[in-house]
Amino acid sequence: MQRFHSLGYWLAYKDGVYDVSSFVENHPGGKQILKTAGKALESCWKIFTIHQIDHVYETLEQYRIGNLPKGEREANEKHQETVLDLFQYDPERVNANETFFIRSQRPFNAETKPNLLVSSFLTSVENFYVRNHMHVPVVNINEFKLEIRNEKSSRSLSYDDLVDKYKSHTITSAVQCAGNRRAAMNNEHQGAALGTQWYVGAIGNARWTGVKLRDLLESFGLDKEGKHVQFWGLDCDTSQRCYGASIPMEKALSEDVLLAYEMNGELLSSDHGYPLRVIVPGTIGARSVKWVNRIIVSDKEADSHWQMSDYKILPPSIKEPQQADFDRVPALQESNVQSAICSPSSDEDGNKIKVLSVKPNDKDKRLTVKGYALGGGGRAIQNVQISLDHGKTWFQAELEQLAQPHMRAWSWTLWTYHINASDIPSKPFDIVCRAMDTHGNTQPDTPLGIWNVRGVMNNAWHKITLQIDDSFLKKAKELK
Ligand SMILES: Nc1nc2c(c(=O)[nH]1)N[C@H]1C(S)=C(S)[C@@H](COP(=O)(O)O)O[C@H]1N2
Ligand SMILES: [Mo]
Repeated sequence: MQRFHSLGYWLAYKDGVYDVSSFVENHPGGKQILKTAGKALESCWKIFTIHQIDHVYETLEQYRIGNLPKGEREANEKHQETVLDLFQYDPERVNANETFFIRSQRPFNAETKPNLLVSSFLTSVENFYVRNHMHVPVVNINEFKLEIRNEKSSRSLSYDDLVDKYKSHTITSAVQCAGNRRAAMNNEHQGAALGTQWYVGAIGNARWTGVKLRDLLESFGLDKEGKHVQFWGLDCDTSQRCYGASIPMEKALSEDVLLAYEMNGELLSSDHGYPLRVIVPGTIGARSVKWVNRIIVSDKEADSHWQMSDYKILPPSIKEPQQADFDRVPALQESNVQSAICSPSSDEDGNKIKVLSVKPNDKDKRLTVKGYALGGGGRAIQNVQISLDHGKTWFQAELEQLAQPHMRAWSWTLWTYHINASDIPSKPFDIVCRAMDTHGNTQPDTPLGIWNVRGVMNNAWHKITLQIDDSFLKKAKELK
């Protein structure tokens, strides 16, 4: 990193020179950006390919202060070839294009296609969405140590110690990214919701087995020591800044927060946190730290970018994260009540489909609609409803759900509703769903009132537009 004292932070991209001093504090990727100061951006963006989208170029252009001479530009291009490739140990992802809408390769961000979401109550490891902020770290299990500490003392456990010495506990829990359904938050009045443009698939439901965080903290006498429990992962950049997040001590000591080593009865896969990850059920995915190797009990929250300057609901007056005073906004913890329609759907990216052509079932001439619902914070789903007239009248869907203890409903609910073909208009029509939890919380009708520039926690009614297939209409006419 190079600091140009009186000038601030400059960097180069292609033929441009940019002064990004005023952007540094609010870069969505935190201080990472400083690594490029005095250098060419290409090398960094080659690793963090998530930047290669239009709004980033547009943002950067606002900071252009001049142009590079031709020779310098060629030197830049040479330099990029020698950068350390942090992603070289990312796993091979077989059939990823069939399973996911891939939002970025490096870091790997991929959401499950909607029809696969509702194809089974438990999401298989292969079908489970992946949300990585950096590379996947390589772990030698024989050397792996879990460090547990507070300000005064530090202990560590081997993987075998953890698995053998503590009782195992299994829960069924959904994990959902707070950015799920962000794409639908983009709004012509309020502006873009910045970040990965997830449709409805940044969610999955699995069985997690591991050690209760509470047992671990108690065994070290750390359960009465601090206000927050911080989790840090092994995915660290070249300056040793690692992914980290924290949860309040009260949640950490609750029944079902896990240090999980198994997902659906198998060892964790590398994309989902092998060998060890945190599962904070009922809470946004960002707090379920993968590849966790440090647990810190503290009076302070984790000071990571993702706890401090992201995963917060900024006020609607903030149109660019650069303008935000993140310290005044609390870090998100519990998720809110959510539901989405997953079938009918197509293999095409849901964000791009305007009208989906559908055919009623051959057998019973009904159109079957399926989706998921999830109450946040352990609140159970009491109903899911469908409307074909934008919310004037509603029909009750059938629910598939687990019996779960009070306020520990961590699993999602799957739901089904059958529409009689005779009730389906021949013109394109909208279908919306909404869920209600057992506390009467329900979803807002549009994302307008909950818009925020980081596009988190969108739980507005999910709407898709359907057009009944021509061949069906023709057949129906012939029968008349
Ligand atoms: N170490 C680490 N943990 C992490 C992340 C990460 O990038 N690094 N991403 C978080 C986010 S934002 C989400 S939504 C979930 C995604 O978990 P999954 O990839 O297993 O679906 O992991 C969380 N834990
Ligand atoms: Mo996330």
